[in-house]
Amino acid sequence: MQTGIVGLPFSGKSTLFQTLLSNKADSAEFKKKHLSERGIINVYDKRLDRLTALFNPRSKVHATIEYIKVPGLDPQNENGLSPQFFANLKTVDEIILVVRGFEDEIYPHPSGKVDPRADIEFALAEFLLSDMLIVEKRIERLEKQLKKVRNVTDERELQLLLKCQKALEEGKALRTISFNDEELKQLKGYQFLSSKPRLIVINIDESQLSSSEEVTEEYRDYQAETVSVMSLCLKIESEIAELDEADQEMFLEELGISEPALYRLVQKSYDLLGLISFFTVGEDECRSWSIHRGMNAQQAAGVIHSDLERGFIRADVVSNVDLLKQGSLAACRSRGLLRLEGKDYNVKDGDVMEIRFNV
Ligand SMILES: Nc1nc2c(ncn2[C@@H]2O[C@H](COP(=O)(O)OP(=O)(O)OP(=O)(O)O)[C@@H](O)[C@H]2O)c(=O)[nH]1
Ligand SMILES: [Mg+2]
Repeated sequence: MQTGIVGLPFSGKSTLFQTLLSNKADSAEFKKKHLSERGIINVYDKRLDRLTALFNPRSKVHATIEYIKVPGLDPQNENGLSPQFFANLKTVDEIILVVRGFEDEIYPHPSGKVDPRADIEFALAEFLLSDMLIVEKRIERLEKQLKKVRNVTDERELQLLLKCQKALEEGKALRTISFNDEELKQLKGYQFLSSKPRLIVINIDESQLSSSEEVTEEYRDYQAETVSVMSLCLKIESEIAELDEADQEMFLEELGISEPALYRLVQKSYDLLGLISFFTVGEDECRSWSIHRGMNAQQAAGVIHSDLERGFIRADVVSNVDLLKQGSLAACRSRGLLRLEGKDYNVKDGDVMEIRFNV
């Protein structure tokens, strides 16, 4: 699963990327961070921290997410955005759009004025346009083909693309249009930008720090189309990330916040990807695993190891809340909170599981 970071020049893409990388999963790679345009990042999860405190295991392993920086969203490009930009963006599963809200004379805004709404409109219009061009080209080819030989498959695809075209011409993101399962499957191959989950991040000025909620509220009208909007000050976030743990706590307290806003960003992007976490616990290792929302216990077991999926018998399941409250698996068992679930059990976010299997 990949999340692409885009934004106009001097919007804060690199600041976001570097700050995210300070929580890089593979710390040996850390030194190379300035060379890299992609990085695998630990997903912050307080629940995992609490479970780790309870079990005191030899190792703690986070679920991870891959972020890549996709440069090239620049309204000043005379020939429009490059095909390479769109080609790179097509392969990501989710888009984070960093939008500049801060003033800084040394780094002038490319259009000369800080105007988040204008930048959002520009980016969203480019995404729609890119989809529209793909749709048009494909429709043209299908119509040509159908003139030669009629066939049901092409006919059906044409109908679907006409439906997309109509929506796009009305300025609607494909994400806001309802499609049935078969249509969705067919659409996947096109990797349309306006059908991907998108998170708009307004990079606010330090002076707006205490009114970040109000700023987010100003852009509420984008919520339906783009799925999510949040505002944070990346400059402050990057300063927080540079501190060691004790100083971090003090700084957060001074700012009057309980955790870095960056954590929320990571959680939100995780959420938008349709991912949830379950945990495995023990003295050896406490670990969070990512699965797609809706996966059953057997499929989730397969994320740990294919043997566990193949030889799946049952799963012992307890919510992390109950486990943390009771203090041990034995206590959960004796109070009937640890349940034995079969392969069809729909795994919930925050479940702690132990898989029984036989191969
Ligand atoms: N005042 C202020 N400055 C910021 C903030 N976020 C980023 N900057 C500064 O703005 C400048 C541009 O930020 P970058 O993260 O390099 O932006 P970018 O989008 O990667 O820019 P390009 O790669 O050049 O397109 C840097 O000097 C940052 O330190 C912020 O929230 N407030
Ligand atoms: Mg940069």
